[in-house]
Amino acid sequence: MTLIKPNAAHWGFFDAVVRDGRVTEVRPFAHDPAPSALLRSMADAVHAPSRIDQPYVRKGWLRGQRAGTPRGGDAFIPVSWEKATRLIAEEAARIRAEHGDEAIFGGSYGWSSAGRFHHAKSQLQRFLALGGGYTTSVNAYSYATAQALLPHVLGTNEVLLGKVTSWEAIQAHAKIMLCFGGLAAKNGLVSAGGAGAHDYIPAMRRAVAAGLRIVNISPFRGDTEEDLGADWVPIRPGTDTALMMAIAHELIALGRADEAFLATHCVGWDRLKPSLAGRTPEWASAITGVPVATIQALARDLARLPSMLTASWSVQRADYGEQPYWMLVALAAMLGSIGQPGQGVAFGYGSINGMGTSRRDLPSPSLPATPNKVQRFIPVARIADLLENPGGTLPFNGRDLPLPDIRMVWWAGGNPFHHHQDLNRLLRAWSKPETIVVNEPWWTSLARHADIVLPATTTLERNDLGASGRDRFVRAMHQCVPPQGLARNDHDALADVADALGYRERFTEQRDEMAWVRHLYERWRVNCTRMGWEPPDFEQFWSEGHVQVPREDEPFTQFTDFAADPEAHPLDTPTGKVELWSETIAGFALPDCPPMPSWLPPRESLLSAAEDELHLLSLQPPTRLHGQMDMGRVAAEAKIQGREPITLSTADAAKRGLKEGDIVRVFNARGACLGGVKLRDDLLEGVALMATGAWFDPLEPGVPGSLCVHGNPNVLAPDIATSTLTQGLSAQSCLVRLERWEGPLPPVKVHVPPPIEVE
Ligand SMILES: Nc1nc2c(c(=O)[nH]1)N[C@H]1C(S)=C(S)[C@@H](COP(=O)(O)OP(=O)(O)OC[C@H]3O[C@@H](n4cnc5c(=O)[nH]c(N)nc54)[C@H](O)[C@@H]3O)O[C@H]1N2
Ligand SMILES: Nc1nc2c(c(=O)[nH]1)N[C@H]1C(S)=C(S)[C@@H](COP(=O)(O)OP(=O)(O)OC[C@H]3O[C@@H](n4cnc5c(=O)[nH]c(N)nc54)[C@H](O)[C@@H]3O)O[C@H]1N2
Ligand SMILES: [Mo]
Repeated sequence: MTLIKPNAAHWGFFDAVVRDGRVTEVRPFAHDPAPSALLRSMADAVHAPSRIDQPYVRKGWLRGQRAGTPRGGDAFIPVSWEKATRLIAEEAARIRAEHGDEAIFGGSYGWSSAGRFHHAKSQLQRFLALGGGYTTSVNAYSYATAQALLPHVLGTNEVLLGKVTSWEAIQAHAKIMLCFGGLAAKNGLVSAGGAGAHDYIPAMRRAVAAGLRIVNISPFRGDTEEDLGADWVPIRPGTDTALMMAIAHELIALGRADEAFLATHCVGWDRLKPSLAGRTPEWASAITGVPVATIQALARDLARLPSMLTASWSVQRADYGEQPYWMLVALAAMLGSIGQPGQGVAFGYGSINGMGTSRRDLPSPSLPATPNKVQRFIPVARIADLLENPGGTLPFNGRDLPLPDIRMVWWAGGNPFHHHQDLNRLLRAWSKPETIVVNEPWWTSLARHADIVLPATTTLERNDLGASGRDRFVRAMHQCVPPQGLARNDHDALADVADALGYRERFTEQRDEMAWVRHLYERWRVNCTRMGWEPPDFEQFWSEGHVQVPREDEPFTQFTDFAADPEAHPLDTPTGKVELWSETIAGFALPDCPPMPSWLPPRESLLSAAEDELHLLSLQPPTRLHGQMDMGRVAAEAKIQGREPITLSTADAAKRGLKEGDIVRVFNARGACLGGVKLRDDLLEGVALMATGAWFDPLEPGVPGSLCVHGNPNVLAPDIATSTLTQGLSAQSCLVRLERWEGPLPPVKVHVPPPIEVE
């Protein structure tokens, strides 16, 4: 029998074709103007050999080898759900009693899957909050630096996360768009919660057709689609601030700094302006590699054309990542473009689907957050510091955060062995807790480094709602196939542990899956209705499979009220103005984040590289979402002899005698991995590109420093904070060396289960 069922993933809504209890194919959502090719991997993933078929416990853990023992090298012992539930409940209760609620780390960062009820992290955090609380994390790997910085500068994160100036407005008014880090098409494949409409590429195409000139300022020409006809300004990674400063220098020379706007809408110009005196195009050219004439031409174009300025999120995931973002705001302020129709500055137009594509300002359905009575947290990328330094403190945004002694870690819906930098450091720190619990559908590198592994269903095995605040559609997600193996929904697994601990009813609120889905939909429907738009009732939604949220009537520009009258509509900064100098940050007296935009040379970059070193950028993968779907055919087809591709310029390959298809060992003092060589002649010499997401596969599991045979660049990237203001990640500031791999190729073993022993 063949069934067609609606469902959703972060990379698109789809209809699953189900034959005899198996998903055989998924078909793109009919209303999606540009569906993502990643959908081709979905049927592979649901029935993959790497699915976790039942609960497991690490052998060493069962034998009492807990805190201080390496993880990742042991066999796993299959156990029943009853036993796994009892072990976890007893362990959680013991740790809370002996070490306090703050000894449980439940930050559980990660993208999880699209459905909003079964959102694994939200489920886990609700469960932990109702059980007494937990230490958590704040901000996102995506833009942690900007999230902490921008409120000081603009009083808001709306330019990063919120409703940014729309493509329609840019199309109508801007003539030039400077894109630091480009507008990479691959990044538009996803929206968190589901991409019903991939509006991203069509929106930029329309703007270009209407006369917008796009300037791709990036080491890689491929960061804009060829048909956008963008100008390419190759730049050394980590040097964008210097280029921005030289453009600012030229604007002053041209008499095009908007002194009136700077006086009425900003503070700190009197300090920033003199600091730009020596920031000439010649100075910047030596740092950035951008010719003097190009810098002068960019300044002249900005002086005469209405402009939008943007930087990709990657630009701030680098050493001193605060500086390019702050300086880009300063540049927009100098142009007086902030709040002018279709102009100004915003971040991430090239980073995710839905930035600047229009939908009405309405809420999105989600599981409401449950208050957490433990007040302890870390900035998200400081997980290794937390585990290494119990009882210590961590400077963050002007405070000293106390670091609790973490005895238990619980992760559901994220993967630190994907997302964290310097995995060999993480692996050492990961031996500190007594117990690590992981809920996962697949034997990812995280599940392999856990003590107790709970097999989770995938979205295709349950009912849910798919929705993203950046998308025009809400999706009814219908269960397509029964749970695979003994997998269970995270919610049900947690409800049983809550039961063992005496709070099942508070956790479930006595609703089953469909009652929750209906409840979340109804809450959303009421909220939307209050805001002037009424979605259909649940029955209609569920049978039609989706709801369309109306588009905005008018092109939208941010900060128009502030631009028109800064006294009546001040920003939420201490001065109410754009802070080009921050008294607050000055008060923190930080060695690594001055109180105004400044040029700080990155700790690792081509400026300090040895002759044979390359700057490695670890990009978002075109063939999957982070580590998700790495087992699928789209990722597999792009690999080279099963290894993650590393893209080199033809010049760099020639220097090293390498050709397309060669396998190389990529290494630095932090670690080493294999990669398969790909060549491009539109990549800046000295730069190498490697996507994140190939599952970490150490030659000797559990042994720090072991070669990752698959190609995970996080064995190479540094785990160093951008600054003590923001504590963001600086993954992009990474130097490596290469050598051809001559020996026999070790097999990639990470896509099948780890060793399992039956006791
Ligand atoms: N070097 C380097 N590192 C980076 C970056 C970089 O640019 N360079 N980028 C960073 C960024 S921006 C991000 S956002 C992070 C992403 O890091 P993560 O969000 O942690 O990566 P994912 O692979 O998406 O992890 C989600 C996990 O949830 C699991 N999952 C899916 N559905 C379910 C479910 O229903 N239940 C449960 N329990 N689990 C489920 C998936 O199998 C997957 O393992 O990586 C960061 N790391
Ligand atoms: N297909 C796919 N799309 C995704 C994701 C995914 O995993 N897969 N992940 C999503 C997530 S969670 C996020 S946060 C976003 C991230 O979105 P981004 O951070 O924008 O994505 P990246 O691919 O890391 O970087 C974009 C480009 O920036 C350029 N770049 C890197 N460093 C520098 C620099 O120092 N200067 C300049 N000028 N350019 C530089 C690189 O050439 C790179 O191609 O992507 C989202 N989109
Ligand atoms: Mo991200």
